[in-house]
Amino acid sequence: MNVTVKNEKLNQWIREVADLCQPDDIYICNGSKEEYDFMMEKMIKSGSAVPLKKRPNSFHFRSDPSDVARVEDRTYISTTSQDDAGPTNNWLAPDELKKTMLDFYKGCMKGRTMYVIPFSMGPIGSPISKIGVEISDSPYVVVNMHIMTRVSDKVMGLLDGGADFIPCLHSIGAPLAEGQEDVQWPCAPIENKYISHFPEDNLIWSYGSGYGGNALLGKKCLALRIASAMARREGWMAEHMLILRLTDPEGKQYHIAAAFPSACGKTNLAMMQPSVPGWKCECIGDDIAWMKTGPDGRLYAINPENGFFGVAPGTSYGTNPMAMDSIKENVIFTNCAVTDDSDVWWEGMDGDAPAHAIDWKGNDWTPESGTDAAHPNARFTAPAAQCPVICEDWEKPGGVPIDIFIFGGRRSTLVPLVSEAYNWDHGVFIGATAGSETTAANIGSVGNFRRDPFAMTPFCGYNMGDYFKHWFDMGNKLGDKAPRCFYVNWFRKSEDGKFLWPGFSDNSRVLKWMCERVSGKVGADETPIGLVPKDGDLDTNGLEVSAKDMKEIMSIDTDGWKAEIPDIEQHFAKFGDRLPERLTKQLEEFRKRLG
Ligand code: SAT
Ligand code: MN
Repeated sequence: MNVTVKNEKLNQWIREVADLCQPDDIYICNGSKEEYDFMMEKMIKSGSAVPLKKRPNSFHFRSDPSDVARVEDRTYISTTSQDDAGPTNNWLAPDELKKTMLDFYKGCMKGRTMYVIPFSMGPIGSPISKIGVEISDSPYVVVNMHIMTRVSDKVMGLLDGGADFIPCLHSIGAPLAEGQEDVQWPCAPIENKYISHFPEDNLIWSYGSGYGGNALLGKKCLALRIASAMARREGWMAEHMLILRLTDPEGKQYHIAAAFPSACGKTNLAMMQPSVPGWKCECIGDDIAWMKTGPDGRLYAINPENGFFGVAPGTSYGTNPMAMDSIKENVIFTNCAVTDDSDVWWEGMDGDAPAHAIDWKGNDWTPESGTDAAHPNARFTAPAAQCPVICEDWEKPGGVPIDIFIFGGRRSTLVPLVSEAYNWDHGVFIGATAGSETTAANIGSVGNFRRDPFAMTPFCGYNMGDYFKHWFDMGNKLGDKAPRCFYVNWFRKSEDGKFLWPGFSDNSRVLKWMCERVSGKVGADETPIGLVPKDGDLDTNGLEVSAKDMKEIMSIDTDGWKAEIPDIEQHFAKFGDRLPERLTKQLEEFRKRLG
């Protein structure tokens, strides 16, 4: 071990894990540039990292084809009573799950180094931040954690001073026997992967996967699943939301937090450059918001992360120029294609496809291959500070005051471009019934409709019925200072299958309407599903959408909505007596409005 650890709980945990996992070596990380360079050097030598000549200090990795996304089927919320995990989570009893996993962990780091990564979620020292320590046998995890979280000596300093931490144990589950040669992306077979959370003791155990949210445990595991359970106990909120600041032409600022499922454009919206003249958008976070009430009774949000783990395919100067400018250097790419001139490429990038590349599986690829050059869930890991429109207050310890909540998902039919909730309770209803067509961010089928309340289905660390109740409790606490709630759908399609709305920078038109609602500048029309823009209030100046398409995007198909009711009833029935009365009441009112 390279450092003496003064925090007794940490010291003891390191010893226990080392005894169990039997690594060859233990290394305590300090987050320095030297450490990052050293790890990359090691991975270049072993052949797992490929340096990219076109992007300074940037590297490409290829994962095992079986290990390309989160594994929701293998993700567990392990509480004493199954009821506390609720109907949306996989559950195993803590004793049983720990016993199974302990068997897997036995000797699992043989032939490898065990890295101890002290990190802060949120600015170091912010009253909203939390400290975690990840133990991992993956050097790829170490370098990604350097970017995605705050790994630093300062965190170790706080720990030395006795600060508490959330233990996050991770192993790729691929020990090496004496003399055994390593593979490029070691991991365990799918049936041996476990992404386990023990919210009753603030503990995370992950085994068998090296990819994204399965392995970078500060992100979905700590900042959402464990944090959501802590937030409920402590009276705050941990949400799957981007955070942005919109400034109107008079200089008035609005802060928006928006919840969409994985791979539905959160990163694009967070960095959007408005097409409406005079409006400015700045990014605070693209995936997670931690929110607490401030001294003035309003809700303040911080981004607990330090980087972006963004979906690469589809990202271009057309769709997200600010992301493209964030990934010019100091970036880790995973599962993209690599071009002959040593750059990355993916489907949807600007310009022509390369005549030849090496695809994400390491095979020769040409446009004629008929396969994806980049995996649909290929990712870039980039420091948030590199985003040209990162807000100057993105690391403000007290956070920014939220004015607007947006919920949504991918719906090719039915759901109009935008609507506003009548009040907080209705807002919780539209959040709780949100649904989306599934994406490649999870291993499983793509394009199936599922209800994904508040985009939290895969990330809520407790019974979602109780989670709905927590939203009502927060509303009681916030009273008339509560953010206003809206629902959007950028993905509605025409009958011939074309997207009706251009999206991206034109989404600013929708955000502008929301701000004008908040400031009382515009009214709204009442419909069964909520309040919608009055004719002429949605700024369509210079927008290239026909009047007919505009009408279709905003149309409300009452019969179609009536047909949703049985599905919403079934969805609510899953929560049994944990479903708050107030949601049942909202469903009743919705039914009445539909007539
Ligand atoms: O792999 S992650 O869970 O971090 C990405 C996502 O699904 O949003
Ligand atoms: Mn996400």
